[in-house]
Amino acid sequence: MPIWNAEYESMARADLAELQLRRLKSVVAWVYERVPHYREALDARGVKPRDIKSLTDVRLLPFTDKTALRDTYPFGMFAVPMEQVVRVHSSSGTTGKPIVVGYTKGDLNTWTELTARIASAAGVTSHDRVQMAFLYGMFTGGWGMHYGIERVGATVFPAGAGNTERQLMMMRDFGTTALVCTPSYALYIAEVAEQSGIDLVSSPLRLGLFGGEPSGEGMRAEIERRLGILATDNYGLSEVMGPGVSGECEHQCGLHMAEDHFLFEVVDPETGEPLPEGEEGELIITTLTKEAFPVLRYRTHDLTVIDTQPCACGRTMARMRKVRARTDDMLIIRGVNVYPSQIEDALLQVEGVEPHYLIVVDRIGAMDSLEVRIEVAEDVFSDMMADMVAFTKRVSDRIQSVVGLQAKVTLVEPGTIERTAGKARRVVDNRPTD
Ligand code: DLL
Repeated sequence: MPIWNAEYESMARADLAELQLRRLKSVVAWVYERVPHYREALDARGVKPRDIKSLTDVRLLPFTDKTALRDTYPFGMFAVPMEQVVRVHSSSGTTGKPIVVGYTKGDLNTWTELTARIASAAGVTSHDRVQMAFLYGMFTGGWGMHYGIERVGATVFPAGAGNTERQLMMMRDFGTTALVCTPSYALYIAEVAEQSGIDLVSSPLRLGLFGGEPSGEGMRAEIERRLGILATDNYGLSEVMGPGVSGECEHQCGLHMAEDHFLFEVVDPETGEPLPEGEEGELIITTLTKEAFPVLRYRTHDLTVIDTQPCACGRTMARMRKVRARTDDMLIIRGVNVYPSQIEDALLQVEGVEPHYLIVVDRIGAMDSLEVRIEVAEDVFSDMMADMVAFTKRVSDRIQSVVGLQAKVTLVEPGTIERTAGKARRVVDNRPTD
């Protein structure tokens, strides 16, 4: 499979390190001169741009977290005057003010290059007809992927998210070969197709580029089977750029990171101390080439492991393991640490459970309760009624063995767990926050 930009994506790692150092020095100088927040944070640590002499000197720099971006809302972290900003996006935060990010013309060019790389890594070529079913708008998913796919030369259908019947009509009438959306929306599309008697497996659809939310291997297998496609996982975040930060190649063995444009570290989320390669920790990202909205050591809260071993595809860019959890989505239930992804894995190990679920946590008296609402396939559902007790017990035993907690498993009518065209909401925590 051709590599979009082999000069960079397959560069010798020693040359890459040199390039990264050169760029790191320049971004530190850039923000020190232009962004009061960074100048103050560096001064407070007694660090000057000239102190950056090696890549590990990145550790001299302060971390940046969401708070700094919120406190400077909306444009206080921009490093260029507004007349050089040609696009603004914002994060999908559900509460309070969003985080606002900006792009210069140069930033948009880089972004397009990086999303072209991940589209190409998944196998998209100029022969493909790509249906974009990410939300367009302030979300980075739609516009970010859109331009990269165009740059590859494929034909883009900018459908946007939602209106699933129309998505299916377009797929059939336009001969869509690749679908781009969140994994949960891909499953919903599969479900509506099945209900409408549309056979996507034998349609021209052959690829799926998914991302924007966590999904495990069980979920991927389900999507690949029901849509008859190869599905790649793509990661990114608005604060750093959007999609294009990392993405899988056709080997699906970790997400290649755009290391020529970002410096990645993995740290212990508690202490902030760097961890050796191969250990799981929080991903920290420093942008190396962004002009309008550079970030130093941004705390993503996403947990992953980095691997610099060469990949069979020929890319030398290191790979990060699929992000399954965030440091801040861990639930502590009766003192036990539980990640929603563990529950998803447990559920998908039980035959007949559909990949739609909702985790409901509550407090009854002084006791935390964990309820997992699941759906089973329509045909199974009717056969199941007599056997429901045995079935839910099987699911709850599975959860118990994976997370070590007794959960109440509730079987709900097929189709009643909320479907979304964007990012799925998997957890409702009703416990008081005191
Ligand atoms: O979700 C950017 C994006 C759009 C990436 C489309 C890929 C495709 P935000 O809305 O700012 O940006 O959300 C960023 O979503 O910190 C992760 O916690 C999560 N996330 C994004 N992609 C993945 C993924 C976009 N592939 C936050 N796997 C990140 C797991 C992901 N989590």
